[in-house]
Amino acid sequence: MRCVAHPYSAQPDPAQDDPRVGPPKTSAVGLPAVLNSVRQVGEHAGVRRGVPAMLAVNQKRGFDCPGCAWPEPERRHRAEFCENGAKAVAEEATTRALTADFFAAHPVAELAGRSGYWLGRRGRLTEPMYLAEGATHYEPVTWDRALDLVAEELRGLDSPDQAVFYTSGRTSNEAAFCYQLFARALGTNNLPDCSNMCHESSGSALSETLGVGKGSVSLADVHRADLIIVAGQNPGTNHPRMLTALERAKRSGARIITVNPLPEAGLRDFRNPQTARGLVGRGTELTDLFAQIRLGGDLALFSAVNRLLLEADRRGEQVLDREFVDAHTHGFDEFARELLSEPESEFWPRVERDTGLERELVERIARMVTGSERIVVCWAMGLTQHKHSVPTIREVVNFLLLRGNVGRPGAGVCPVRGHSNVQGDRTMGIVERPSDAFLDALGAEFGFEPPRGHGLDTVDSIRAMARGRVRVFLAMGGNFVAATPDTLVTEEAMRRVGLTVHVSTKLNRSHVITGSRALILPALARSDRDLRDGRPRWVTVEDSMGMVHASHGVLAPLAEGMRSEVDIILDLASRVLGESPVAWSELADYDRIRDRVAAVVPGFDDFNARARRPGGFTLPHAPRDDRRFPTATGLANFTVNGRYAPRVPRGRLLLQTLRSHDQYNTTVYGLDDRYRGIHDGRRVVLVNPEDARELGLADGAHTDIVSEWPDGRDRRAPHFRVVHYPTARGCAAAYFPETNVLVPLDSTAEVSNTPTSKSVVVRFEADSGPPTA
Ligand SMILES: Nc1nc2c(c(=O)[nH]1)N[C@H]1C(S)=C(S)[C@@H](COP(=O)(O)OP(=O)(O)OC[C@H]3O[C@@H](n4cnc5c(=O)[nH]c(N)nc54)[C@H](O)[C@@H]3O)O[C@H]1N2
Ligand SMILES: Nc1nc2c(c(=O)[nH]1)N[C@H]1C(S)=C(S)[C@@H](COP(=O)(O)OP(=O)(O)OC[C@H]3O[C@@H](n4cnc5c(=O)[nH]c(N)nc54)[C@H](O)[C@@H]3O)O[C@H]1N2
Ligand SMILES: [Mo]
Repeated sequence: MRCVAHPYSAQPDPAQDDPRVGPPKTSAVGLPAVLNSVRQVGEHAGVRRGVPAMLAVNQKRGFDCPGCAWPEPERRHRAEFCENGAKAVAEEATTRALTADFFAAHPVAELAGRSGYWLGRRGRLTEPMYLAEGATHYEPVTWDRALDLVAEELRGLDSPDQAVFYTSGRTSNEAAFCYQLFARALGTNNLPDCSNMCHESSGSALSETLGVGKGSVSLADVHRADLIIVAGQNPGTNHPRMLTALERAKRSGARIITVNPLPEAGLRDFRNPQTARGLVGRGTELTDLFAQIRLGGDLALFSAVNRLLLEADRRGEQVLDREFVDAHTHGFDEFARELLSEPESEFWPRVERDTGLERELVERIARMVTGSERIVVCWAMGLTQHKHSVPTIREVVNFLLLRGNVGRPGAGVCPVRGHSNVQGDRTMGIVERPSDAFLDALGAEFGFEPPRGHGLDTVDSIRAMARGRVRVFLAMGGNFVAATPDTLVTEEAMRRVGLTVHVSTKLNRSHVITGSRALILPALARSDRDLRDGRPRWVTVEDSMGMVHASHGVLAPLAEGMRSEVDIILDLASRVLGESPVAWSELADYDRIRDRVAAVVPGFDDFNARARRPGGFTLPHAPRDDRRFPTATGLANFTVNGRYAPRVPRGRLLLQTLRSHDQYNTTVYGLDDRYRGIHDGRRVVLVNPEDARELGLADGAHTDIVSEWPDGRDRRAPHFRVVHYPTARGCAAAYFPETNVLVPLDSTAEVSNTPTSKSVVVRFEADSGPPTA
């Protein structure tokens, strides 16, 4: 067995990573969050940039917050942002510029030994930089030369499939549309994106069962629901404005069930910073029932509740919406037969083992369900990043279908999306397996025949890189090597690429673990003013609930050298493909892009006019709007989802890799995770005290975490401080990206191929000391 130590950490210096641990908080947001927002913005952006930026975030004439994808309410608050939105804006609006001098002073080999935290704090990228073959340093390069280098390489490929076009979810609709058009005009569907690691499982499950791979609720539905189940999500940190919506629902009488291995502070006591009461008084108790589930136990839980509903129906109780089931669904009988087939004597012991919950609690949940008229289920990564995520989410759909909770006010599916425009990017065609209908429309509009074969998703891209089959890797934002699993494998794969090109705002790990040659192309961010011939341009985004609206950058760009993502794509495409059949240069007028989108993408008719309306417009959603289900059967599909739950051998725990309060994915803003009581360090592993006792892990001790996978190659993350923490039995938690090294590339979800970042079997071994670069 070969063990490899991981050279990378996100700390300024791993040896100084010395977490202080206090008790977890029981309330979230309130005054500390407001103070922290002000501090973050002041520190990075200063008052002259910071104040106007914060006043423009999420306002109808301002820009869309680059944080999460939670929608804005119709009536905006003056401060329509949260602490973590403030951090995201501060990160972009920083006054610190990264110039050629910096790269002259720091060889790439040195930067590769730096943490992501350190790299990110160097400031905004402002000039194109080139790393020539065999060179030790990045050097400044003109835009012309940089784009010619990429164009030459793309023109010289034996096949367009030797190129990979990655996207992270901050890219605007306009840039995303041009980007996928470019990839397809070149001849490839290799369009992996961050969704592949994120909500792909939701998209897969929802498309199959409901016919639309997106959420079916609006903000008003959340406000109107009388039962909201929040499963596998930590909104206090990752979608703080969602707490305001939950609070509003509660005020109107809704009850909330939280399903999570961790007691997350945000879902307990929420102190709304937009109200005086929330700032100084007591908050709102959000959660009525907390189901402290084992990692990966949600399939068992939802199927148990479903079985209780079916049993009640058999007893003659009116608990199912028979009219809905008969008129709008398919597969009910098989679903019911299968679910009721397991003998009672086996069923409950299995459910209790898989969920870690007692039967009485599951029965209480079922009673809350039958006592409710309008149910919304919200979820995020806790449901999507497991081997059986797609079956789990399909079972959530079964649950909602049973009582007709889809396609009526106050009810539906609510996958809460991550990146602020990740949903829009998909709508614009950033997808490696596009539908024929989309390709037909694209080809007809632009007069070319798009490629039909499936492209590479994120995991398959890494496999192709590892085999030396990728010659050009282009990334529209993101931090590919740090966000993807199996860090050592991925970094090795990246080094086998010929040319790696990153369109980015901030320096990150992916700029320093490169192909033979590399380019950094500095892009304008959401908050930056985007001028063309002195006139401002604006873009659009789509939020988690299918609302499309405009985003206007307000800040003067830090330097002249930065270009808009759209301009970079158009210039490159024109160099590679010429101006026919697509007249790329015309699209520099974004209205013209929107006209083309209107012709290609359903639901965007009259795009330019409707995007100009304050607040924008909502995309059609057949199940939500008229209970039409564009699935293979033409009906909403009940599905049979089996009985899988992760099994953990003795002496091992199941590890989830998650976000701290001070990070945005791979961007580490700070070293605290305030709500969980962790300060000044990130190399912590949260373990249930009883498990810790059994495993001999003292609180405060340091340990290596070693993951186990059938390939027999152990993956090791050294030197984590053990924190005794009230997580569910058998489960542990640690932050990503430090622990991505532990997630095997081949451990992915069925159907969606999403890495199983929330279920990694690990053991603990003697501390081998802080990682060295
Ligand atoms: N500030 C900030 N905001 C963000 C981000 C960020 O990094 N920072 N990232 C953005 C992105 S891209 C995304 S996708 C979202 C992510 O938003 P979340 O999904 O909330 O993010 P995670 O930190 O991965 O948290 C997963 C949650 O699910 C729980 N969980 C884990 N496994 C299970 C399980 O098996 N069952 C159940 N029921 N619960 C489980 C965890 O305990 C945790 O509470 O946030 C977005 N918003
Ligand atoms: N182990 C583990 N791994 C995970 C996850 C997990 O829960 N556990 N979560 C997964 C999820 S949900 C996601 S979404 C992925 C995220 O994967 P990515 O989206 O690839 O990663 P980010 O960290 O969001 O990317 C940050 C970088 O984007 C660039 N950037 C920021 N804003 C802009 C912009 O406006 N334009 C451009 N061009 N660039 C910009 C900056 O250079 C910044 O360094 O990570 C996944 N990885
Ligand atoms: Mo995400």
